[in-house]
Amino acid sequence: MRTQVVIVGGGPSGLLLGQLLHKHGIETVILERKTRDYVLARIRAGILETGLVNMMREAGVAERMDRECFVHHGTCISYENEMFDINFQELIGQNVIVYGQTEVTHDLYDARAAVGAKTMFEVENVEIHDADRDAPCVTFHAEGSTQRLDCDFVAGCDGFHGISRKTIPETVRREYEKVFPFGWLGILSETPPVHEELIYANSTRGFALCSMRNENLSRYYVQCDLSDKVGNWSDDAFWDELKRRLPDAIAEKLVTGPSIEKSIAPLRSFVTEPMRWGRLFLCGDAAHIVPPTGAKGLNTAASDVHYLYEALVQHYRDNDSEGIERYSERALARVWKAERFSWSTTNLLHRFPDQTPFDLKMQRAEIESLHYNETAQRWFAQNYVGLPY
Ligand code: RFL
Ligand code: PHB
Repeated sequence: MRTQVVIVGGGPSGLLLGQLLHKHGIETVILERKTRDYVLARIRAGILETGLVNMMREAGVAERMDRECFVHHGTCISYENEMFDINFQELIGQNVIVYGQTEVTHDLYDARAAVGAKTMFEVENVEIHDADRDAPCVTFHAEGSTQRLDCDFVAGCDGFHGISRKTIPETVRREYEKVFPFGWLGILSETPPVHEELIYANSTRGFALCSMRNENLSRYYVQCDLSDKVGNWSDDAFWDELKRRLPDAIAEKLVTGPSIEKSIAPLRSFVTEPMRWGRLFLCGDAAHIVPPTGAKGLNTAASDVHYLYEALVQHYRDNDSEGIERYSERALARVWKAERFSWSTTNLLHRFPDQTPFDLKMQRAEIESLHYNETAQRWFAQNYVGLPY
């Protein structure tokens, strides 16, 4: 078998890249380790930046998103009983939308099937060969046999635990990592959101987040210990803890109900450099992870897709390799800015086990400066809605 671009991983990065390349007549095959249903059952991101929204439109997959999404003009931050709004619309004339990653992925799978582009599921033992030569290929096990796909390029869109990153030799690869000493316990419940905007809450008991998917589907998180297990948390225990971390006026309004999903995610900052090795490109979580506090993971994956898609179109259409040569540098310049925002919002809003009384005073002073200083709010707003590509 032969194709132009093999995409390893059928998450949002791989699917969006595939759809955009298809628009330009570039053929792709997506190799996905899991089943479509498994990928679609993962509950992840909820906030989309304008850059990602525009790419969904460019890929021709925005119809349902434009119809069903919720536009958010700002976000709220609380500390104990204080709460303030950072109004993106007033500060910088931009906004974000609420539309779940599950829905984005769903729409992209439907669009891919509609154009007849090839996706192979339950593919095992994917290996990338000769990425540093002129003629790479990918071997894998699927449908009962070992298969081989020859190609021009490989896009490693296989997430943090994928194989693409590890294909780059250790002598070339440099990794930067910070593991935070806590996780987020999240639940999804068929209840109306407690507030019209998201609330990021700093409290003496730890961080909490009130998010949503639609008018009767809420997503809530509380900071928890890394050693914690989902089984330790009954729904009642979760709701009680969440209420304790929110301002009284919000806690009183909270509508509780049975959880329909409950999971714990560890928090990590991670970047690998470079993001290109010969004809292999890393894209999305395969190359970098952010703690979810700034809602940047999926959105940063989308900016990688933007640079990679432009580079490949430039190569095939204009016979110009400038975009390919500069992919890693361009993508990483934006990645590090998203890393900084995610790291700083995580530091601002969480309780750390080793925080001294002085550290707590500094954290409080920083939140108050965000509360009362318009320049600080503008910086936050620009980063939250997404820096330009
Ligand atoms: P994914 O989504 O991990 O997809 C990778 C795909 O590759 C497959 N795969 C393989 N396929 C073939 N062979 C192999 N060897 C393979 N190994 C893996 C996997 O099965 C999978 O289908 O990476 P991608 O596409 O780069 O997308 C990244 C996003 O999923 C991620 O950044 C976001 O979900 C992060 N994130 C958030 N991002 C935001 O922008 N806004 C948010 O509000 C937000 N909230 C979140 C989040 C992530 C969370 N968790 C659970 C980590 C909230 C949470 C709780
Ligand atoms: C979510 O809705 O899952 C969500 C929203 C904002 C974040 C992280 C997660 O910063």
